Amino acid sequence: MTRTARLIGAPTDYGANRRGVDMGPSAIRYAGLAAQLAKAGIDVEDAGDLNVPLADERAQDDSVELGDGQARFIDEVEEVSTLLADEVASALRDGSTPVALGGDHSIAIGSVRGSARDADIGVVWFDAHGDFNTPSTSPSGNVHGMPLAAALGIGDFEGVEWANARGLNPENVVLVGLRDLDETEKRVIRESDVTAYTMSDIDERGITPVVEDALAVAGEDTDGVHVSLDLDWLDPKEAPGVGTPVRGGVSYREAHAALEMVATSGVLRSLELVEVNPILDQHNETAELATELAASALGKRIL
Ligand code: Z70
Ligand code: MN
Ligand code: MN
Ligand code: MN
Repeated sequence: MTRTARLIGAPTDYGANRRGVDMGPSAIRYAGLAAQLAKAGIDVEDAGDLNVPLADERAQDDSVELGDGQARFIDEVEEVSTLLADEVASALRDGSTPVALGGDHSIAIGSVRGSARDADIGVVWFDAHGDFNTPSTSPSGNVHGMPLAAALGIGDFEGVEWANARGLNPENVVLVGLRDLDETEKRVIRESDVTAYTMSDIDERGITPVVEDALAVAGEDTDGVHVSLDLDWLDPKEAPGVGTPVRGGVSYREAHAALEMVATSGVLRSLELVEVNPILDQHNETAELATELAASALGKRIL
């Protein structure tokens, strides 16, 4: 059966402190995502972009309390997350595979919640960062550093209905490629039941066994896996167009190998591509890379 991918643009920068990431969906479409997928034998539907007003028009009092901490633009993040969760859930109900295009990584609150609405899911999170801060632990107040904690209902996010992915079990959440964590964030990750693979694990064991383990852990006793790809997972030499580049990331080939394994595992339920910032990019190459990796994850075969 051929897979139908439904593209859903979420042009936000509310969760980041860099303008430009809100142009990610345009950059990724311009890089030819639909054509790439079609060429790979995947049917494509485009749901267009969610309605996301410019942050500049919302900027009065952008830092809002949540629990004991502060989170910038949290009301706007809630609005977008709610819209995106509905779109992701309805794509799945229609039998399509949602592909959310960010936008900063705060959109994952919506995509994970939507993917988990009618199913037990796991999550594989390819990222340099842990995205495990809460409003109380965050050094920046930027919600793109918080979406996993939000989905899991950790700390200030406990009981925050719109943010929590009901039924998402931390034992089915796996982070891959970590290399830039805040001190408190490290402690919260260690104390949680998620599985975390750092760049050191990839260096020691190689990308293939690490991703194989990640997919097995995320997929165990679930109906499928949400794959969240932050383009800053890759080395900045491969993906310069991101807001928070961190040296020492995975290579072009390691990234392709990982996402090809996502396809062959057969567990992919929903996908997202985030943190592409065309203003910081070189000739849209990061957006192009995002389209290639999406094609790999959705089942493109070389031969
Ligand atoms: C830092 C924070 C971050 C990107 C997440 C950085 C967070 N840990 N940056 N994704 N691109 O502010 O919470
Ligand atoms: Mn991230
Ligand atoms: Mn990141
Ligand atoms: Mn379970």
